[in-house]
Amino acid sequence: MFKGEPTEAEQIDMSAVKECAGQHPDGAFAEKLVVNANGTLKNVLVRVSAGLPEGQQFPPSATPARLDQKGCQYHPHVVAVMVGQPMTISNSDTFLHNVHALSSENPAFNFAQPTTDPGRKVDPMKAPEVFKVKCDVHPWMGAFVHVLEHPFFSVTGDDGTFTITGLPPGNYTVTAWHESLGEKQQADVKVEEGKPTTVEFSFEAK
Ligand SMILES: [Cu+2]
Repeated sequence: MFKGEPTEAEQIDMSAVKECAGQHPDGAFAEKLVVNANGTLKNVLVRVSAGLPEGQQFPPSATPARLDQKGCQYHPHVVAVMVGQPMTISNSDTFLHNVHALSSENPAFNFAQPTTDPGRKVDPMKAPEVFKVKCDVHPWMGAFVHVLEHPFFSVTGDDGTFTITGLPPGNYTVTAWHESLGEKQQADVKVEEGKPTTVEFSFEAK
């Protein structure tokens, strides 16, 4: 939930780059605060942050995490990937983007994709971290990559909900991260065998 008055979405000025602006006849909007129609927030990364058995290893998904460049924006804006999981970066635009990862704990990448590309693999991530990806051609372009050590995470979409499945019964701390509103935590989230548990987070307007 988003509490407070949502400020009007900030418009991105792409007018200097026709090939970008042309793909947004109704304007393009910044994604650092996206309030959904139902008053919830998009692009919140929700993850289990404590309570998993210590030392337990979780095999990474074999399905690649994907990041696409389209209309001079990243899709999705927030992408989560497990340590060791493959990740591919695609370009749906027919012109140049440069994908530049500002990682510190993970293999950095910085390469150009001059035209449409169905997906280029990057080296698998090695350590939990949140880092930004930017485009050196279009300064407004930005995405966040979350690297996690387990599969118990989810990113909120257009209805603000999240679903984390397969979590064994236990007592957990769940953390919700938003790029401009910070982090919220809920401790003592009890998960029982075979029963769904609901957790709600509220973020206040800044
Ligand atoms: Cu770009």
